[in-house]
Amino acid sequence: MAQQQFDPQQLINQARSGDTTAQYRLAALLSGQNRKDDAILWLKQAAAGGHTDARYTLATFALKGLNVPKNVPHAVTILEQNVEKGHGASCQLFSVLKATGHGTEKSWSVALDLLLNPAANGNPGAMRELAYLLIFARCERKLADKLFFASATRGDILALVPIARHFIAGKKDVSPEYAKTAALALAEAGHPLGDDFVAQIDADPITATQGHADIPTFKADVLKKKILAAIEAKPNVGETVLDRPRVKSFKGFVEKDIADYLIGLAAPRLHPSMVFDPTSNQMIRDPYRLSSNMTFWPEDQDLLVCAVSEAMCVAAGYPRENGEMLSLLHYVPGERYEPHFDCLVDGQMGANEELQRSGQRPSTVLLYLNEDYEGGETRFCHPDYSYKGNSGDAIHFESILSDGTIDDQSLHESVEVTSGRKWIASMWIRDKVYQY
Ligand SMILES: O=C(O)CCC(=O)C(=O)O
Repeated sequence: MAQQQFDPQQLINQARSGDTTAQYRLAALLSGQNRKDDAILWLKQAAAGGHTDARYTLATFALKGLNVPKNVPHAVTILEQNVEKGHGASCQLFSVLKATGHGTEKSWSVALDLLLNPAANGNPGAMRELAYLLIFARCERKLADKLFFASATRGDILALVPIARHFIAGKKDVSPEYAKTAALALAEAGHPLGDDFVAQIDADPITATQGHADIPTFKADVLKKKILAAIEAKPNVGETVLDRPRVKSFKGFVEKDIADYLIGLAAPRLHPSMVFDPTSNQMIRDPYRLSSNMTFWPEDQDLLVCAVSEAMCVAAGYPRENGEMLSLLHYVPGERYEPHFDCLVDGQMGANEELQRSGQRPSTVLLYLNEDYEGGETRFCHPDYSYKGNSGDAIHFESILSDGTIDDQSLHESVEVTSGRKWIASMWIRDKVYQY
Protein backbone atom coordinates (compact mmCIF):
# COMPACT_ATOMS: atom_id res chain seq x y z
CA MET A 1 0.00 0.00 0.00
CA ALA A 2 1.33 3.47 -0.90
CA GLN A 3 2.27 5.47 2.18
CA GLN A 4 0.41 8.72 2.59
CA GLN A 5 2.78 11.67 2.63
CA PHE A 6 2.65 13.82 5.77
CA ASP A 7 1.43 17.29 4.84
CA PRO A 8 2.16 19.93 7.52
CA GLN A 9 -0.04 22.52 5.78
CA GLN A 10 -2.99 20.17 5.98
CA LEU A 11 -2.35 19.70 9.69
CA ILE A 12 -2.24 23.48 10.18
CA ASN A 13 -5.50 23.90 8.25
CA GLN A 14 -7.19 21.21 10.32
CA ALA A 15 -5.90 22.81 13.53
CA ARG A 16 -7.18 26.23 12.43
CA SER A 17 -10.59 24.75 11.65
CA GLY A 18 -10.88 23.67 15.32
CA ASP A 19 -9.89 19.99 15.10
CA THR A 20 -8.46 19.41 18.60
CA THR A 21 -6.54 16.27 17.61
CA ALA A 22 -4.81 18.23 14.84
CA GLN A 23 -4.10 21.05 17.32
CA TYR A 24 -2.54 18.58 19.74
CA ARG A 25 -0.43 16.99 16.98
CA LEU A 26 0.64 20.39 15.73
CA ALA A 27 1.70 21.36 19.26
CA ALA A 28 3.86 18.21 19.42
CA LEU A 29 5.36 18.96 16.00
CA LEU A 30 6.21 22.56 16.94
CA SER A 31 7.65 21.49 20.26
CA GLY A 32 9.91 19.03 18.39
CA GLN A 33 11.09 21.98 16.28
CA ASN A 34 11.83 23.90 19.48
CA ARG A 35 9.07 26.45 18.75
CA LYS A 36 7.92 26.27 22.35
CA ASP A 37 5.69 29.38 22.40
CA ASP A 38 3.70 28.37 19.33
CA ALA A 39 3.48 24.82 20.63
CA ILE A 40 2.00 26.01 23.92
CA LEU A 41 -0.60 28.15 22.14
CA TRP A 42 -1.86 25.15 20.16
CA LEU A 43 -1.68 22.89 23.19
CA LYS A 44 -3.82 25.33 25.19
CA GLN A 45 -6.27 25.58 22.32
CA ALA A 46 -6.60 21.78 22.12
CA ALA A 47 -7.01 21.60 25.90
CA ALA A 48 -9.67 24.33 25.86
CA GLY A 49 -11.52 22.29 23.23
CA GLY A 50 -11.58 19.32 25.64
CA HIS A 51 -8.80 17.14 24.13
CA THR A 52 -7.97 14.91 27.10
CA ASP A 53 -4.34 14.16 26.12
CA ALA A 54 -3.71 17.89 25.63
CA ARG A 55 -5.30 18.63 28.98
CA TYR A 56 -3.14 15.96 30.62
CA THR A 57 0.05 17.39 29.05
CA LEU A 58 -0.90 20.88 30.16
CA ALA A 59 -1.52 19.60 33.70
CA THR A 60 1.95 18.01 33.84
CA PHE A 61 3.46 21.36 32.72
CA ALA A 62 1.44 23.36 35.25
CA LEU A 63 2.46 21.00 38.06
CA LYS A 64 6.15 21.70 37.46
CA GLY A 65 6.04 25.19 36.01
CA LEU A 66 7.46 23.78 32.77
CA ASN A 67 6.67 25.88 29.65
CA VAL A 68 3.76 27.52 31.54
CA PRO A 69 3.65 29.23 34.94
CA LYS A 70 3.44 26.80 37.83
CA ASN A 71 -0.19 26.42 38.91
CA VAL A 72 -0.82 23.29 40.95
CA PRO A 73 -4.55 23.96 41.71
CA HIS A 74 -5.19 24.43 37.97
CA ALA A 75 -3.36 21.18 37.20
CA VAL A 76 -5.46 19.36 39.80
CA THR A 77 -8.71 20.75 38.33
CA ILE A 78 -7.75 19.66 34.82
CA LEU A 79 -6.85 16.19 36.05
CA GLU A 80 -10.09 15.83 38.01
CA GLN A 81 -12.08 16.63 34.87
CA ASN A 82 -10.05 14.12 32.87
CA VAL A 83 -10.53 11.47 35.57
CA GLU A 84 -14.30 11.89 35.18
CA LYS A 85 -13.84 11.05 31.50
CA GLY A 86 -11.81 7.96 32.42
CA HIS A 87 -8.53 9.23 30.87
CA GLY A 88 -5.99 6.57 31.93
CA ALA A 89 -2.82 8.66 32.37
CA SER A 90 -4.78 11.33 34.26
CA CYS A 91 -6.24 8.69 36.59
CA GLN A 92 -2.70 7.47 37.30
CA LEU A 93 -1.28 10.96 37.91
CA PHE A 94 -4.26 11.99 40.00
CA SER A 95 -3.89 8.81 42.09
CA VAL A 96 -0.26 9.82 42.74
CA LEU A 97 -1.34 13.32 43.82
CA LYS A 98 -3.94 11.81 46.16
CA ALA A 99 -1.38 9.38 47.62
CA THR A 100 1.16 12.15 48.21
CA GLY A 101 -1.29 14.96 49.06
CA HIS A 102 0.39 17.20 46.49
CA GLY A 103 -2.05 20.00 45.62
CA THR A 104 -5.01 18.06 46.94
CA GLU A 105 -6.17 16.47 50.17
CA LYS A 106 -4.09 13.36 50.79
CA SER A 107 -6.11 10.14 50.60
CA TRP A 108 -4.54 6.76 49.97
CA SER A 109 -8.08 5.35 49.97
CA VAL A 110 -9.11 7.46 46.95
CA ALA A 111 -5.74 6.76 45.29
CA LEU A 112 -6.28 3.01 45.62
CA ASP A 113 -9.84 3.19 44.27
CA LEU A 114 -8.41 4.83 41.16
CA LEU A 115 -6.18 1.80 40.68
CA LEU A 116 -8.45 -1.04 41.82
CA ASN A 117 -11.22 -0.29 39.31
CA PRO A 118 -9.06 -0.47 36.15
CA ALA A 119 -7.21 -3.48 37.59
CA ALA A 120 -10.51 -5.33 38.09
CA ASN A 121 -11.40 -4.49 34.48
CA GLY A 122 -8.18 -6.05 33.21
CA ASN A 123 -6.11 -2.94 32.42
CA PRO A 124 -2.59 -4.46 32.04
CA GLY A 125 -0.69 -1.57 33.69
CA ALA A 126 -3.14 -1.37 36.58
CA MET A 127 -3.00 -5.15 37.17
CA ARG A 128 0.82 -4.98 37.28
CA GLU A 129 0.81 -1.95 39.62
CA LEU A 130 -1.67 -3.64 41.96
CA ALA A 131 0.43 -6.82 41.97
CA TYR A 132 3.49 -4.82 43.06
CA LEU A 133 1.48 -3.13 45.81
CA LEU A 134 0.46 -6.57 47.10
CA ILE A 135 4.14 -7.54 47.14
CA PHE A 136 4.93 -4.29 48.98
CA ALA A 137 2.24 -5.23 51.52
CA ARG A 138 3.70 -8.76 51.67
CA CYS A 139 0.30 -10.37 51.15
CA GLU A 140 -1.69 -12.23 48.47
CA ARG A 141 1.39 -13.51 46.65
CA LYS A 142 -0.61 -16.00 44.56
CA LEU A 143 -3.01 -13.31 43.40
CA ALA A 144 -0.05 -11.04 42.58
CA ASP A 145 1.41 -13.78 40.36
CA LYS A 146 -1.91 -14.23 38.54
CA LEU A 147 -2.14 -10.47 38.03
CA PHE A 148 1.40 -10.42 36.60
CA PHE A 149 0.55 -13.24 34.21
CA ALA A 150 -2.72 -11.66 33.06
CA SER A 151 -0.91 -8.36 32.58
CA ALA A 152 2.10 -9.88 30.77
CA THR A 153 -0.06 -11.83 28.34
CA ARG A 154 -1.74 -8.53 27.44
CA GLY A 155 1.60 -6.97 26.49
CA ASP A 156 2.80 -5.32 29.72
CA ILE A 157 6.60 -5.62 29.61
CA LEU A 158 7.25 -4.79 33.27
CA ALA A 159 4.97 -7.65 34.35
CA LEU A 160 7.38 -10.08 32.66
CA VAL A 161 10.18 -9.30 35.13
CA PRO A 162 8.84 -11.22 38.16
CA ILE A 163 7.78 -14.09 35.87
CA ALA A 164 11.34 -14.58 34.55
CA ARG A 165 12.93 -13.84 37.94
CA HIS A 166 10.81 -16.41 39.79
CA PHE A 167 11.36 -19.04 37.17
CA ILE A 168 15.13 -18.59 37.59
CA ALA A 169 14.73 -18.78 41.37
CA GLY A 170 13.11 -22.21 40.98
CA LYS A 171 9.38 -21.41 41.03
CA LYS A 172 7.98 -23.34 38.11
CA ASP A 173 4.54 -21.71 37.72
CA VAL A 174 5.20 -21.09 34.03
CA SER A 175 6.83 -23.31 31.42
CA PRO A 176 10.58 -22.87 30.67
CA GLU A 177 9.58 -21.81 27.15
CA TYR A 178 7.34 -19.05 28.43
CA ALA A 179 10.00 -17.89 30.90
CA LYS A 180 12.54 -17.75 28.05
CA THR A 181 10.06 -15.83 25.88
CA ALA A 182 9.57 -13.36 28.75
CA ALA A 183 13.34 -12.91 29.17
CA LEU A 184 13.85 -12.39 25.43
CA ALA A 185 11.04 -9.82 25.30
CA LEU A 186 12.65 -7.96 28.19
CA ALA A 187 16.05 -7.99 26.49
CA GLU A 188 14.53 -6.76 23.25
CA ALA A 189 12.72 -3.96 25.07
CA GLY A 190 16.08 -2.88 26.53
CA HIS A 191 15.19 -3.79 30.12
CA PRO A 192 18.50 -3.80 32.06
CA LEU A 193 17.84 -7.25 33.54
CA GLY A 194 16.78 -8.84 30.23
CA ASP A 195 20.14 -10.17 28.97
CA ASP A 196 20.99 -11.59 32.35
CA PHE A 197 17.66 -13.44 32.50
CA VAL A 198 18.10 -14.76 28.94
CA ALA A 199 21.49 -16.21 29.86
CA GLN A 200 20.02 -17.99 32.87
CA ILE A 201 17.05 -19.72 31.22
CA ASP A 202 17.84 -22.74 29.13
CA ALA A 203 14.81 -23.34 26.88
CA ASP A 204 13.43 -22.67 23.44
CA PRO A 205 11.04 -19.76 23.36
CA ILE A 206 7.39 -20.45 22.62
CA THR A 207 6.66 -20.47 18.94
CA ALA A 208 2.85 -20.51 19.22
CA THR A 209 1.24 -17.30 20.47
CA GLN A 210 0.45 -17.22 24.17
CA GLY A 211 -3.24 -16.35 24.64
CA HIS A 212 -4.50 -13.87 27.22
CA ALA A 213 -4.51 -15.40 30.69
CA ASP A 214 -7.75 -15.00 32.70
CA ILE A 215 -8.19 -11.72 34.53
CA PRO A 216 -8.13 -12.72 38.20
CA THR A 217 -11.12 -11.73 40.29
CA PHE A 218 -10.60 -10.18 43.72
CA LYS A 219 -12.45 -8.40 46.49
CA ALA A 220 -11.31 -4.80 46.05
CA ASP A 221 -12.27 -3.72 49.58
CA VAL A 222 -10.26 -6.58 51.13
CA LEU A 223 -7.15 -5.78 49.08
CA LYS A 224 -7.53 -2.09 49.82
CA LYS A 225 -7.58 -2.77 53.57
CA LYS A 226 -4.45 -4.91 53.36
CA ILE A 227 -2.52 -2.35 51.30
CA LEU A 228 -3.64 0.52 53.56
CA ALA A 229 -2.55 -1.48 56.62
CA ALA A 230 0.95 -1.88 55.12
CA ILE A 231 1.20 1.81 54.25
CA GLU A 232 0.01 2.90 57.68
CA ALA A 233 2.00 0.24 59.57
CA LYS A 234 4.39 1.28 62.33
CA PRO A 235 7.72 2.31 60.83
CA ASN A 236 10.50 -0.17 60.49
CA VAL A 237 12.93 0.82 63.28
CA GLY A 238 16.03 -0.67 61.69
CA GLU A 239 19.29 -1.41 63.44
CA THR A 240 21.86 1.19 64.46
CA VAL A 241 25.15 0.30 62.82
CA LEU A 242 27.07 3.52 63.56
CA ASP A 243 26.50 6.19 66.23
CA ARG A 244 28.25 9.05 64.46
CA PRO A 245 27.35 9.74 61.81
CA ARG A 246 24.06 8.17 62.87
CA VAL A 247 23.53 5.27 60.46
CA LYS A 248 20.74 2.70 60.65
CA SER A 249 20.39 -0.33 58.42
CA PHE A 250 17.17 -2.05 57.35
CA LYS A 251 17.55 -5.61 56.07
CA GLY A 252 14.90 -6.54 53.51
CA PHE A 253 13.33 -3.09 53.58
CA VAL A 254 11.46 -4.08 50.42
CA GLU A 255 11.22 -7.35 48.50
CA LYS A 256 13.73 -7.94 45.69
CA ASP A 257 10.86 -7.85 43.17
CA ILE A 258 10.26 -4.25 44.07
CA ALA A 259 13.92 -3.42 43.59
CA ASP A 260 13.73 -5.00 40.11
CA TYR A 261 10.62 -3.00 39.36
CA LEU A 262 12.22 0.32 40.30
CA ILE A 263 15.18 -0.46 38.04
CA GLY A 264 12.84 -1.17 35.11
CA LEU A 265 10.82 2.02 35.69
CA ALA A 266 13.93 4.18 35.96
CA ALA A 267 16.11 2.77 33.16
CA PRO A 268 14.49 4.57 30.20
CA ARG A 269 14.65 7.90 32.02
CA LEU A 270 18.33 7.90 33.05
CA HIS A 271 20.59 10.78 32.07
CA PRO A 272 24.20 11.57 32.95
CA SER A 273 24.65 12.99 36.47
CA MET A 274 25.75 16.62 36.48
CA VAL A 275 27.28 18.98 39.03
CA PHE A 276 27.24 22.77 39.21
CA ASP A 277 30.40 24.46 37.91
CA PRO A 278 30.82 27.87 39.58
CA THR A 279 33.36 28.94 36.91
CA SER A 280 31.05 28.53 33.91
CA ASN A 281 27.87 28.94 35.98
CA GLN A 282 26.52 25.81 34.33
CA MET A 283 25.72 22.21 35.15
CA ILE A 284 28.54 20.05 33.83
CA ARG A 285 29.67 16.42 33.79
CA ASP A 286 32.50 16.06 36.29
CA PRO A 287 34.72 13.10 37.30
CA TYR A 288 33.73 13.96 40.87
CA ARG A 289 30.25 12.52 40.24
CA LEU A 290 30.22 9.83 37.58
CA SER A 291 26.91 8.03 37.24
CA SER A 292 23.55 8.34 35.53
CA ASN A 293 20.46 9.26 37.45
CA MET A 294 16.80 10.12 37.18
CA THR A 295 14.16 11.63 39.42
CA PHE A 296 10.64 10.28 39.72
CA TRP A 297 8.56 13.40 39.09
CA PRO A 298 4.86 12.89 39.86
CA GLU A 299 4.04 11.92 36.26
CA ASP A 300 6.77 9.25 36.38
CA GLN A 301 5.43 7.75 39.60
CA ASP A 302 2.82 5.15 40.31
CA LEU A 303 1.37 4.05 43.64
CA LEU A 304 4.21 1.59 44.22
CA VAL A 305 6.77 4.41 43.92
CA CYS A 306 4.58 6.47 46.28
CA ALA A 307 4.37 3.62 48.81
CA VAL A 308 8.14 2.99 48.78
CA SER A 309 8.90 6.73 49.02
CA GLU A 310 6.55 7.08 51.97
CA ALA A 311 8.06 4.06 53.74
CA MET A 312 11.55 5.54 53.29
CA CYS A 313 10.54 8.89 54.80
CA VAL A 314 8.63 7.30 57.67
CA ALA A 315 11.55 4.97 58.49
CA ALA A 316 13.71 8.10 58.83
CA GLY A 317 11.12 9.64 61.19
CA TYR A 318 9.61 12.16 58.76
CA PRO A 319 6.25 12.51 57.02
CA ARG A 320 6.22 11.81 53.27
CA GLU A 321 5.58 15.50 52.62
CA ASN A 322 9.14 16.30 53.74
CA GLY A 323 10.71 13.89 51.28
CA GLU A 324 12.01 15.02 47.91
CA MET A 325 11.15 12.98 44.82
CA LEU A 326 12.70 9.52 44.82
CA SER A 327 15.88 9.44 42.68
CA LEU A 328 17.67 6.51 41.13
CA LEU A 329 21.39 6.27 40.54
CA HIS A 330 23.15 3.90 38.19
CA TYR A 331 26.91 3.30 38.12
CA VAL A 332 28.88 1.31 35.53
CA PRO A 333 32.52 0.20 36.02
CA GLY A 334 34.79 3.21 36.63
CA GLU A 335 31.93 5.35 37.99
CA ARG A 336 31.75 6.73 41.53
CA TYR A 337 30.52 9.63 43.63
CA GLU A 338 33.43 11.26 45.45
CA PRO A 339 33.13 12.37 49.11
CA HIS A 340 30.31 14.86 49.64
CA PHE A 341 27.65 16.02 52.08
CA ASP A 342 23.97 15.57 51.27
CA CYS A 343 22.85 18.58 53.35
CA LEU A 344 22.72 22.04 51.86
CA VAL A 345 25.76 24.17 52.48
CA ASP A 346 25.27 27.95 52.76
CA GLY A 347 26.58 29.82 49.74
CA GLN A 348 26.39 26.83 47.36
CA MET A 349 24.48 27.40 44.13
CA GLY A 350 20.81 27.97 45.01
CA ALA A 351 21.28 26.64 48.54
CA ASN A 352 20.03 29.78 50.30
CA GLU A 353 16.86 29.88 48.21
CA GLU A 354 16.35 26.15 48.77
CA LEU A 355 16.91 26.49 52.52
CA GLN A 356 14.21 29.16 52.64
CA ARG A 357 11.78 27.16 50.56
CA SER A 358 12.00 23.63 51.99
CA GLY A 359 14.49 23.92 54.85
CA GLN A 360 17.66 21.91 55.45
CA ARG A 361 18.19 18.39 54.12
CA PRO A 362 19.07 16.58 57.35
CA SER A 363 18.37 13.00 56.39
CA THR A 364 19.05 10.51 53.60
CA VAL A 365 17.67 7.04 52.98
CA LEU A 366 19.41 4.83 50.41
CA LEU A 367 17.70 1.72 49.04
CA TYR A 368 19.97 -0.87 47.40
CA LEU A 369 18.42 -2.35 44.28
CA ASN A 370 20.90 -5.03 43.23
CA GLU A 371 23.99 -6.85 44.46
CA ASP A 372 25.71 -8.38 41.42
CA TYR A 373 28.57 -5.86 41.18
CA GLU A 374 32.06 -5.38 42.63
CA GLY A 375 33.16 -2.23 44.46
CA GLY A 376 30.44 0.43 44.79
CA GLU A 377 30.20 0.44 48.59
CA THR A 378 28.65 3.47 50.27
CA ARG A 379 31.57 4.64 52.40
CA PHE A 380 31.52 7.09 55.30
CA CYS A 381 34.95 8.67 55.43
CA HIS A 382 35.45 9.48 59.16
CA PRO A 383 35.34 7.00 60.75
CA ASP A 384 35.99 4.72 57.83
CA TYR A 385 32.79 2.64 57.52
CA SER A 386 31.52 0.96 54.37
CA TYR A 387 28.10 -0.48 53.70
CA LYS A 388 26.94 -2.58 50.78
CA GLY A 389 23.33 -3.69 50.94
CA ASN A 390 21.74 -6.65 49.23
CA SER A 391 18.88 -6.02 46.83
CA GLY A 392 16.00 -4.58 48.91
CA ASP A 393 18.13 -3.46 51.91
CA ALA A 394 18.25 0.19 52.99
CA ILE A 395 20.24 2.55 55.20
CA HIS A 396 19.33 5.83 56.80
CA PHE A 397 21.81 8.45 57.96
CA GLU A 398 21.70 11.95 59.38
CA SER A 399 23.80 14.83 58.06
CA ILE A 400 22.78 17.37 60.71
CA LEU A 401 23.53 17.23 64.44
CA SER A 402 20.88 17.92 67.12
CA ASP A 403 22.22 21.50 67.50
CA GLY A 404 21.39 22.14 63.82
CA THR A 405 24.99 22.18 62.57
CA ILE A 406 26.36 20.00 59.80
CA ASP A 407 27.81 16.71 61.01
CA ASP A 408 31.19 16.71 59.29
CA GLN A 409 31.29 12.95 59.89
CA SER A 410 28.41 12.48 57.44
CA LEU A 411 30.88 13.01 54.60
CA HIS A 412 30.37 9.96 52.37
CA GLU A 413 31.07 8.60 48.92
CA SER A 414 30.11 5.86 46.54
CA VAL A 415 33.31 3.91 45.94
CA GLU A 416 34.17 3.15 42.30
CA VAL A 417 32.32 0.22 40.76
CA THR A 418 34.90 -2.20 39.34
CA SER A 419 32.60 -4.72 37.64
CA GLY A 420 28.87 -5.10 37.01
CA ARG A 421 26.42 -2.23 37.44
CA LYS A 422 25.18 -0.68 40.63
CA TRP A 423 21.58 0.51 41.05
CA ILE A 424 20.50 2.45 44.11
CA ALA A 425 17.50 4.63 45.03
CA SER A 426 17.92 7.70 47.15
CA MET A 427 15.47 9.72 49.20
CA TRP A 428 16.64 13.09 50.51
CA ILE A 429 14.49 14.45 53.28
CA ARG A 430 13.92 18.07 54.33
CA ASP A 431 13.08 19.51 57.72
CA LYS A 432 10.06 21.30 56.19
CA VAL A 433 7.45 20.23 53.64
CA TYR A 434 9.32 19.85 50.36
CA GLN A 435 8.31 22.46 47.78
CA TYR A 436 9.56 21.96 44.28
O1 LIG B 1 25.57 5.50 45.68
C1 LIG B 1 25.77 5.55 46.88
O2 LIG B 1 26.10 4.57 47.55
C2 LIG B 1 25.67 6.86 47.61
C3 LIG B 1 24.83 7.86 46.89
C4 LIG B 1 25.00 9.20 47.52
O3 LIG B 1 25.95 9.48 48.17
C5 LIG B 1 23.98 10.21 47.36
O4 LIG B 1 23.02 10.00 46.61
O5 LIG B 1 24.12 11.26 48.00
